[in-house]
Amino acid sequence: MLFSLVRFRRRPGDLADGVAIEGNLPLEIVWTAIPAVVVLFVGIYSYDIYERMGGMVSLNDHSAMHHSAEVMQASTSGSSMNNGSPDGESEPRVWAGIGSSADGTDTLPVEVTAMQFAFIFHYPDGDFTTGELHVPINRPVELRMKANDVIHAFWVPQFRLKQDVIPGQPTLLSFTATRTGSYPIICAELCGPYHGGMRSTVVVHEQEAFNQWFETNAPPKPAPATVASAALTPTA
Ligand SMILES: [Cu+2]
Repeated sequence: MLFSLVRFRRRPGDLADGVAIEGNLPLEIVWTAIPAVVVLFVGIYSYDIYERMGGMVSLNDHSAMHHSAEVMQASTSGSSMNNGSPDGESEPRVWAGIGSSADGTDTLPVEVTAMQFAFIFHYPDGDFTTGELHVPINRPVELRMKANDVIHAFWVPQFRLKQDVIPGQPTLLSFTATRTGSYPIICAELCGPYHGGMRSTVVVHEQEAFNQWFETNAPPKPAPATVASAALTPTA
């Protein structure tokens, strides 16, 4: 453009019309073909990425079930949310969603329930429930999401992450937070009259602060009082 601005600028005293150009077939083929190839490449490449993220697992697709079940077995070993029984119709077997291939070695599992009009977070490790999502920094988090009524969408704009939460079809969202702070969680699927108010917050803590938060929320563990009192009890 800069070249053309200089090269074809109007010279002093030039009052003639421009040259009438009638199109250029080779040029038009070239400027159609190059973007077509680029778009095709980007399309195929992003399909591959999306599939590796687990996004191509069809909902309730029985042929995909086997593969997905294996992946989930590896990532959430021992979890009660796995379902190996082939005939259990009540529990869905496929966890579709973003990041279902997370290897889950040090993953923090959080069960997310979406309902009109709130997100509820349950920490199976501590067996407590909160209305706000708290996660430690630099540790993979695995959200296992269920909807009680209609379709919702769990969206954290600052994380660039969005995943539908679907009744009868648990979905998964894995991520690792890399910066501390509070970020809004927004329902991104029109789910009813108060959809606009269906918001929560995700708080990313330093590991230390997260442990503290976790301890204050977890129900108290049974104290080892019996041992102490037994030791104090005189035997004579
Ligand atoms: Cu909603």
